[in-house]
Amino acid sequence: MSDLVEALTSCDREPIHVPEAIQPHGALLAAEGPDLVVTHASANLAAFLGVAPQDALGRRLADLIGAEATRAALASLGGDVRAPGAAILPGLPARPGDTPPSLGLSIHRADDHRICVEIEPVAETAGHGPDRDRAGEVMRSLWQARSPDDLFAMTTRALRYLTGFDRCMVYRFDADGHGAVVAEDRAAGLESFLDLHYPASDIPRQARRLYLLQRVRAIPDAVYDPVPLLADLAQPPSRLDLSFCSLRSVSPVHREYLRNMGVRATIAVSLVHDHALWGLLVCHNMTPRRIPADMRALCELLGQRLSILLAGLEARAANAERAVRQAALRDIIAVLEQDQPCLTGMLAQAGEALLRLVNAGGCVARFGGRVMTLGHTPPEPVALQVMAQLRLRSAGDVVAEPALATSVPGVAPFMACAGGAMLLPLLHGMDDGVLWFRPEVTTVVTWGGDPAKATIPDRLTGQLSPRKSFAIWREEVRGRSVPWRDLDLVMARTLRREIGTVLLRRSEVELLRSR
Ligand code: BLA
Repeated sequence: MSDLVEALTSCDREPIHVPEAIQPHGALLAAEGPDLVVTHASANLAAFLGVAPQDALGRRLADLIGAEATRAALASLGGDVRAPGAAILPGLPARPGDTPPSLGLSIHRADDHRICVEIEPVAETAGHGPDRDRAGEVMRSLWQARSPDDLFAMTTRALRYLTGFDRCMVYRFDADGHGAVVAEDRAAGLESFLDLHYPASDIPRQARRLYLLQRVRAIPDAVYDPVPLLADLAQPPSRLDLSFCSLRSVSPVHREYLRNMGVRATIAVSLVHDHALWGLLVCHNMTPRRIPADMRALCELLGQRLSILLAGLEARAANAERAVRQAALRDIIAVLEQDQPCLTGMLAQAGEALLRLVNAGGCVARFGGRVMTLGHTPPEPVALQVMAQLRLRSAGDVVAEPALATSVPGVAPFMACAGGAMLLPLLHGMDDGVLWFRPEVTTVVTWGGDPAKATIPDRLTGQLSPRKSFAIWREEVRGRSVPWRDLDLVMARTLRREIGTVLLRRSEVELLRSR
């Protein structure tokens, strides 16, 4: 099997950073060494620089793009241009005396010894770019967002204003790599993708890894013939890393995907927070559309601002949630400090604070042979069976299970109160513990196409194609509670420390009394 065929039988394996081809709306040169000798040239070079690619190979870069641009290229070798966002030096004249410049150059380091020069026409882009004053105003307005949903909606409106694209979306990844459109602004007459979910294979792992480094991508027309890169045969063969090239040719599978969706032009911006890709801004146009460098830069800025503002809003919401939980903890401690003889009695007295502590609907606690029950729980024998089962998995620490019936089948008739459970074991090796329940929540996940048919293998070659149909496919998810979060586990462990303190104090008192 050839490299590419093998890659296309697994979405994750296609080496998308070395396609050995570019998109046709620009041309590319790669050069190396102190003299910057050209090692690679795109087959369409003559249409841009008037020099055939074969004639460019082996020549000095300065002979092709002029001394001034080459000096800038050399300067770009000094800095760490592989750092995200630092790769592009836009707007240099391509030919001496070319005023205003008709070609824009972007220069960045491709690897340890080579630079990439990307050449794009600038004249044609005039009038397509956003109005800078209005752009600043639109960006600043995002500060007024009061919630993540508000922020997402404002961002898609801003993005459509800045790009003029037909459909602009915020796409958010889930922990398992699948994702959903959480906001959308679209032209009248287009179908909506809002709230639709898409499987992880639609944006495979290596693409997500690349997008963490290279943060804005543009496809002015997804229907194109890739332009091959020609290499200098005098040099040892090596594939040019196009990770940071805005002209990088896009995976054929993804181009087919866009065709199947009826989309001709796209912009995609990585949304990064804490070194993780949490989402993408995705813009669609139904017809080909130029995407000038300043528009790409503005989109990237918008993506950065969105990530920063979202982090702030989420931190504020998390603080408010923590305050509610801390108040519940204080209420429980007030009861524990009364030092009654029976721990389960004290927990029963803490009542709904014990539920508020971890946002549960019911609780069963067992200590020293006594059992207490609060809120909505399955019958006591079933609850104790759950306790025993989760205890087996606990190794002394908190265990959270959002799909309880999968590990304790006996709980199935009681899903209305016990879709999920969390156990806090109290004494290692014994059956004591606090067990919280959450009710089952039935959710309908709406997928953009049947997720079970996300990839279609060719019967003979095994090569994968994307699905043809994006028709809505509804999946009812049952048998799960609202998932337990880190904060729930942390609060449970804090309660254990407080109970430990009470028990210690009590055993000290008893010791003193017995003297
Ligand atoms: C890339 N797939 C992508 C990208 C998106 C999607 C947004 C990134 C494109 C970019 O950054 O320019 C998917 N597009 C979507 C989704 C929506 C959308 C979910 O508009 C929802 C509204 N794709 C498949 C299958 C494979 C696959 C089966 O469906 C593999 C066999 C691969 N998708 C694939 C690859 C890329 C991709 C390889 C990387 C493209 C590239 O950067 O070269």
